Amino acid sequence: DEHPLALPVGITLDRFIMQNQAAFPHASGELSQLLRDIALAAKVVNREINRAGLIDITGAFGTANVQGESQQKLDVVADIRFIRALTNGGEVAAIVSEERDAIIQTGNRHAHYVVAIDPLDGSSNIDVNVSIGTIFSIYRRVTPAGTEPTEADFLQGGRRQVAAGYVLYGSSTMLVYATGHGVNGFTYDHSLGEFFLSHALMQIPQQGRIYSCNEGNRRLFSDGVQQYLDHCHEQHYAGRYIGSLVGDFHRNLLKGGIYLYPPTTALPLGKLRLLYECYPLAYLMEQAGGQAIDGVLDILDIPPQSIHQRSPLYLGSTAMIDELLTFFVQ
Ligand code: AHM
Ligand code: MG
Repeated sequence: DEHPLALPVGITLDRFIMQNQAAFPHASGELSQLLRDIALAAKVVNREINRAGLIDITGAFGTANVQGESQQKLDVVADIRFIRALTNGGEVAAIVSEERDAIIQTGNRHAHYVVAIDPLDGSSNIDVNVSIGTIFSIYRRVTPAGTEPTEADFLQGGRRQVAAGYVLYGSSTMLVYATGHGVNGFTYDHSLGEFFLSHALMQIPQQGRIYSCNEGNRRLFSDGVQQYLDHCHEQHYAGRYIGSLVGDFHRNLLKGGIYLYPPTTALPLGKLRLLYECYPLAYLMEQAGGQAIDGVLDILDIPPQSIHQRSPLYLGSTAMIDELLTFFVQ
């Protein structure tokens, strides 16, 4: 059966967004415009990243972000670019960014959407020319249009996302997103300045042979996780870990695999952030036919409590997550 939104590979992102909107006659076009604004910011950030080595824009900025982690200059650049694009685009009333402690009010009080974003994830890879990414999550606000958005607009829960996606700045730059009707990937053509549909309706293989985990932390993991890692070794699964969540996610999505960021004794909720790392990737993973859990709950069912809260994250091929779970129940 042809998917209602199936479109030929090779069409531009703009056209794809336009045709999707046409498939929903009541759509106002605001979400479409918002997605275009994200794509525009992605192009700008992509340009900055590509120039980074040349114009010496990288390097520690000398400040720490709200979580006390060291911040690279490009993180700041990406943060500014995305906030500017979302503010000027007019469709976003407020933003939560990994780089900022508090909600950012865009001043677009009549806008209907809010966005949670990690503008440039994988910061330890920026200086070493390894893939990095942007992760975003979009909600329709719950506070009335015309008023100032509040944290409640962001603390709706993963199942209330209306769209989510990521940009991977890798050997090619890709934008991958879903609006609830499957996951589509677009590859950037630098010479034309356009994203083209290259991966339509992506589905993760049910079984994979890749596991992605920072095994340097192994002794800090629970017995169950350690035993699962032993199992991966016994099965001779390939260990693949970039340390850039978007890159590790994207590879496993295409090839099949499992990504693990378990709790450690030092970080009992793991490292990753629920709103702008775990929720959006879980949303994509479920739509691609995979699973995303925190060890107990589906990631999308975790009740949100604060905008920068952390969560353990295990996601990937269904059979591999099922297998992982057998090591937790003992
Ligand atoms: P960041 O937001 O500071 O870049 O941290 C998130 C990154 C993820 O991209 C990656 O999966 C993880 O941190 C790697 O952490 P670790 O170095 O502990 O393995
Ligand atoms: Mg991050």
